[in-house]
Amino acid sequence: MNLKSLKTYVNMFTDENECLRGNVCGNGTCTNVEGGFECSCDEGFAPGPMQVCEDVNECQEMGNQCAFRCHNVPGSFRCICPYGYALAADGRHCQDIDECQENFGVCEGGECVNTEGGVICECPEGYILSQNGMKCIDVRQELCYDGVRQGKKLSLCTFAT
Ligand SMILES: [Ca+2]
Ligand SMILES: [Ca+2]
Repeated sequence: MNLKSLKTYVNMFTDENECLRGNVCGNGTCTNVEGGFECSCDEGFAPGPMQVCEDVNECQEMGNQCAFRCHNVPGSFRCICPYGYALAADGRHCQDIDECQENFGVCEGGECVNTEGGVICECPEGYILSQNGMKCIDVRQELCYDGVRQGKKLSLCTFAT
């Protein structure tokens, strides 16, 4: 028996298999080595001071990952967009949501105008914008009914007669 095989032979009895202690690597795979253990970390994780695989904070460590805001999550990260914007296919940039296309019936009674980061409802004359700005309310009707009731003939009410 040479020295190397003797060493291996001794280690078989002295080396503890730390991998059997439980989840010593965290988010990784444990490999027992002579006198210790090694962790092969899952994607998005890196060995910390105790060898344990810890989440990589991509938002801090990898610079500007996102066009707007970065949100670190275990094993990965997510980009977040401001209100009125949706995440682009690349997962990093933000693109305006075309509310006129996406919300059926938005700006009822008026005209929907998509804007960068928002939406505007343009109401025709005689209509007022609802409180949430997403609908045009016909105020002529009420006016005309009142007008008719009071025996007045309002020029703008011709549509109702
Ligand atoms: Ca992460
Ligand atoms: Ca928009």
